[in-house]
Amino acid sequence: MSLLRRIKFSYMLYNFFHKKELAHNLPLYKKWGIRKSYYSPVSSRDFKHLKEKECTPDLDRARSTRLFQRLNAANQQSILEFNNNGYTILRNYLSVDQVDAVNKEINDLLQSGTIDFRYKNKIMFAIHKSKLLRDIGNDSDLRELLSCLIGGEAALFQSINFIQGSEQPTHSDSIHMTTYPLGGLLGAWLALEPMTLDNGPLHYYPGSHKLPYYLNEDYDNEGNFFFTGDKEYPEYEEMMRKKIADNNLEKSVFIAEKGDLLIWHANLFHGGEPHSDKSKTRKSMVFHYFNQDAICYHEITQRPALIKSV
Ligand SMILES: O=C(O)CCC(=O)C(=O)O
Repeated sequence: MSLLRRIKFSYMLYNFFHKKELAHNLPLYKKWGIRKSYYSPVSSRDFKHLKEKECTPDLDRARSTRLFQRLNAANQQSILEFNNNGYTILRNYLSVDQVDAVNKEINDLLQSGTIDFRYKNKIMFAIHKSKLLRDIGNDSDLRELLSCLIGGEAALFQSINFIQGSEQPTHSDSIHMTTYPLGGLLGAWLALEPMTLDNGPLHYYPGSHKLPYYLNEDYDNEGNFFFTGDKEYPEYEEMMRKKIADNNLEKSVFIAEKGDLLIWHANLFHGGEPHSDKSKTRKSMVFHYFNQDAICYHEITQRPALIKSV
């Protein structure tokens, strides 16, 4: 990464003008005895002296949630296996009509220029522009279940829509959206059309969430007082490839039907398969939630996460 983009002070200056989106961390810093301002850099190094703590899913409580009660036996079983697998699959979570409404909404928002692609193929934060999408991510029955899986209060903070496959190499979300205590994040990935082996489906490694959280320290990217680490992102990806090989992890591919939902643990290794048949689209939507009792930050850039209530 260029030296200019690694200067921590410039991030602090940016943060200084975003108090509203960062002040939620102040009581949490106090709770854990961390002396910081809302605009200060933060990374896993700041929590090293504390006991390693993790958010713990409460599957007993999950059984009594409204959503669990109305699911079929296979979907219920998948929730009960969350701790072991690191993911849950809810088939037919949305009806075909609901998914059609989502696709129409995305199409209309793109046509009107209300939303657009960033980072090549991502539509970021469409939930800020659409009540329909926001209501799906914020559904109270879904959030009640997610709160059990995240071991706290789950709050929606981000959405990403894809029309083409992400083709993103395998990663754990915990390098991008890290928390203290660890594990305070969930992804909920919704298929907006059928997934096939050639339209870039989601892949994941069952059980990989039980491995350590691989953070800056693990690929020598901690940086110093003035600068963030000097490693490029492909060096993180290379480390992940090595961890997959060293641990003999086996990949699964989510061959989903329209409306199927996969919920992943903060540390589940996952990514996007190659999208080899470009005549097909790969429409999907992913929501990210964090545990409101956890400090949420971006490990690589050492920035506290700006949280805008949705
Ligand atoms: O949709 C995909 O292909 C991958 C999405 C992903 O990795 C993420 O949102 O963290």
